[in-house]
Amino acid sequence: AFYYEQPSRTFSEFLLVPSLTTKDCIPANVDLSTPVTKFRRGETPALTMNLPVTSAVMQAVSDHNMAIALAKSGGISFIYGSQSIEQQVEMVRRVKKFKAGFVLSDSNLRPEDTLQDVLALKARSGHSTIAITDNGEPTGKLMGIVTSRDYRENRLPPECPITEFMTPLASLIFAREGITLTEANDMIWDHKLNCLPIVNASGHLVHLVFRKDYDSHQEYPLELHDGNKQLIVGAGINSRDYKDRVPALVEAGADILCIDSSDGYSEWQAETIHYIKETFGESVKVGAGNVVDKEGFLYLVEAGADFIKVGIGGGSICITREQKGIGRGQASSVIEVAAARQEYYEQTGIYVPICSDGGIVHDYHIVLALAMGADFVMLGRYFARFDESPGRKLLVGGNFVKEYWGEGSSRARNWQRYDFGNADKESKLEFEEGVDSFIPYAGRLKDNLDLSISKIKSTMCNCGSLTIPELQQKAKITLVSSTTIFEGGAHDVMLKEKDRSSS
Ligand code: MZP
Repeated sequence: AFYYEQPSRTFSEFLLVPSLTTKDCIPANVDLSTPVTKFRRGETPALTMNLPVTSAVMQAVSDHNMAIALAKSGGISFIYGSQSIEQQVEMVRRVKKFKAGFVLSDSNLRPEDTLQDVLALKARSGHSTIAITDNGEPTGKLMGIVTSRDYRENRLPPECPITEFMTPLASLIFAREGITLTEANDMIWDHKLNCLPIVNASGHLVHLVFRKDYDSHQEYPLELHDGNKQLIVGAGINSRDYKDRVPALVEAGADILCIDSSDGYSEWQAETIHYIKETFGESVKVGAGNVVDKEGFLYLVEAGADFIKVGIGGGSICITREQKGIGRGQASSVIEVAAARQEYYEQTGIYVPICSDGGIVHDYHIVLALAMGADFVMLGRYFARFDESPGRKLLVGGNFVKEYWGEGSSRARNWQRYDFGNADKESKLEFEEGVDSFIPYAGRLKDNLDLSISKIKSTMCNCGSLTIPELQQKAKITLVSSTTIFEGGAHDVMLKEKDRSSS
């Protein structure tokens, strides 16, 4: 047997040591954009993300609601593949159909139109927010915005002509003369005041809507995009039914695929990648994994994968290490794979992004993963806590919780993720590699993600870094002793709040 000289390590065993923070190194200047797919030196990747976070390929995490919410914030969800092809395709379609803003042209908006007309149009288009401009273009003058809440609460007389119902409503805005939809995007939510200013046709402030007004209605602040761009969405696939699943997902508009397996260092994964690249060429992008070392990384890269997912056994719901004794500390896996990626880049000029998957407990773990060489992370537990995840929200012991179950649990029955080619045993999971659990409910994705991102940016400023590549170059990382870990929490004081558990 081969013995590693060092024990494998987890993120909690490391800390970042500050580098010089220059005056321009402030959170507002930090750029978290990151490549998702491989690219040649000097070229730009086919797919990038604004935030280095993806949501896990799991039933309890990534459906169309999660995908829409995360894509709106700048990340990507991988819609779970442990469902029928038809169901998964439908979820992808729903994300691709979603548009945050929709512009009506004045040719189909007439002064005599009623709310009912707009309602009917909204129902047909499936858009969550309808923005009305005078020329039907994003550059046109904003005349009003109609949101789902207006309809849901039925606060408007349906027969009311459109020109009359606009003015008094909090969720409708008459922009000042000359304000375009694009400019209104900034104006709609005033971050300094943290409220929504409502301006009448002559430009006078008539009302302010505060965040709590929105919160109490479970409604997002209005978010409009610059055109009718579709949201980006990923989809999980397996190495069994890929010849049927992949064409259907591609047809539905999935932007990126990911082979979802607990152990990706296998000939089945290579075959799946070969099929995709031979059938669709480079137009279809596919990530592969999971691997935890250089050998596994190189095998999947040489098979043609567009990004590589790293991590075995570190997931919060995972019991693979207990059940089979297979796995490796997440930090050690990322460090080794990142070094292999760098070597491969130097030799070939091809940069293959890597994703650290599983085991992120604290927000700073994300920074550590990035500093160690990951281009982005994949999170399960983190996202499962939010309103947008598919699991039920329950009241247990006086606390709200969400359900979170592993793909290797008997509840998910994702046998394809764990099997060894015995496809005839469909739907049989011989033993579990994951648990079914509760996790504390945490509210809306956007609020939580905003907070996490602000912590990540702040840590990067401590490290004197404005971008992820800069962080990877400059980060100083120290291994810590168990007493240092103890010293890092509140200690030798009596806490007033009992529960300081955080994400
Ligand atoms: P976490 O963010 O909850 O710690 O980990 C999520 C990751 O755990 C997933 O992206 C996936 O790689 C892995 N996972 C999902 N189901 C299981 C299981 O049932 C699992 N064992 O390990």
